[in-house]
Amino acid sequence: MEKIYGNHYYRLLAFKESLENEITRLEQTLEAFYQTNMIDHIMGRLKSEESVLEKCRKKNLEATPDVIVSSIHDIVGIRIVCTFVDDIFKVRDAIREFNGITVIEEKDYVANAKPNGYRSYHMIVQNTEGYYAEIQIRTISMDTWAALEHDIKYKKDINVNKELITAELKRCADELASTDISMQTIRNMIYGQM
Ligand code: 0O2
Repeated sequence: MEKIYGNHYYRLLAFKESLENEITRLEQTLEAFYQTNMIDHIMGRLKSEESVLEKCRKKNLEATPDVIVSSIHDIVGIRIVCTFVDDIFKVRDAIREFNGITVIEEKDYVANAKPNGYRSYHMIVQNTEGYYAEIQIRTISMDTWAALEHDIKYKKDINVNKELITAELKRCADELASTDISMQTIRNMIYGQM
């Protein structure tokens, strides 16, 4: 992996780690303030060489370290998995206030799910050195669904009806979204609006 990023590698790694640390501190602050666990877990990664090369092919980019770090905005990827839907937006609001990063773009696939049922909140951020990161914020059920859908998408040798799987996945996504809202309502009934 060090090869594809050239001399950017260690700075990308440091950026990933600084975001992970900042979000861990946020998790502790939110927990102390609201007296409940809002972030289930955090996961950070640098995009694999294979995935970078695939994106370069798709976007017709020259696969040099300088082109890659300036054109592919999810080299640094952070996933924040929240307990309840409202927590996604509390975390988003806090990230908007982080020092040393600028929010470049936001995509709300929670309010506007993708046609296949994908739900998540995406933020593209940039640090003062010019490096980009994609932060995905989602609930546990959104995360479970995305992992299953991702596996199926990349599994080439499925011998079952693909249309049926697509329809079933969409049905599951909608049911999970409805359950997420019900669970949020129950939490609000117990603790009040947070
Ligand atoms: P991977 O393997 O997770 O890294 P982009 O190509 O990123 O410039 P795009 O596709 O408009 O532009 O970005 P978007 O919609 O914000 O999606 C970026 C990432 O979100 C994807 O990265 C996935 O991680 C996730 N994602 C988006 N749509 C779906 C979906 O339908 N299903 C699942 N499981 N994940 C999704 P990569 O690089 O495509 O994939």
